Amino acid sequence: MAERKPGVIALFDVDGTLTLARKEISQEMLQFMQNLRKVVAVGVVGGSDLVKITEQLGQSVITDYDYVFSENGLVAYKDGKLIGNQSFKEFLGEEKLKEFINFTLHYVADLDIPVKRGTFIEFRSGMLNVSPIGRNCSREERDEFEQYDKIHGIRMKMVEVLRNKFAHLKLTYSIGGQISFDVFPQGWDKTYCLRYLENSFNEIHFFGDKTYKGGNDHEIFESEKTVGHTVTSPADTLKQCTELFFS
Ligand code: M1P
Repeated sequence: MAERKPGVIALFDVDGTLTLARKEISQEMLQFMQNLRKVVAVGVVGGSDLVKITEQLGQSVITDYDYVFSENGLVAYKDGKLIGNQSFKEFLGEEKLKEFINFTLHYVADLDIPVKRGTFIEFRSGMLNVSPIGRNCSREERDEFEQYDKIHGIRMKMVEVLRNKFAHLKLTYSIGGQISFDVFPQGWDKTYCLRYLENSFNEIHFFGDKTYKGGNDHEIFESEKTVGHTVTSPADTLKQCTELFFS
């Protein structure tokens, strides 16, 4: 680690940036990240919880990177140790949370879509994850829902209804994956993780694929605290990082 450039960190989104959507990281990318760590500090920030990030990036993920931010950094790890854990439940309070969950489940029950499975709401530490088809659908059903949703806008319509109904709760709705959307308080997007970095790094390079307005990488990409890089695939991430850090 002796040749590491001080004050610089490369921070990566997961789905579409380090891996294909909900797929495992390739050996090539894993090796590249290890090599990159010799040059600069490296972190990952995903919307998913740590269980899913571990499925994708490997069992040793929290020690493979300098920082791992799951749930946008609402649950944060540095050098393998937990350094932060925000509670959505405490933020909202039991009553409001129940009202939100009840309404959402009624909405899903009334939805007429081709396939429904189980786990329509996943309760996480810093957010709720809502899936109209249900999180325990198969890989094939997941891909089919994504296509169906592109045509019928099921998630977009649902988000609009929730946004209007619960405007007073000041929540953010983020469609970052294939079958679900995340719900968390305003400001608890991926910029949340920057509070753990801004005192130690004066150059924070962020790489993400959904950097467009409405995408879940947009706020951190646009932040004046980061140098934002839009990538189109894991292969593009490799290419851009090679040019930036190894040439
Ligand atoms: O990382 C992007 C998203 O990945 C998953 O989305 P989906 O299951 O819909 O493909 C979820 O873990 C979601 O929370 C996350 O934002």
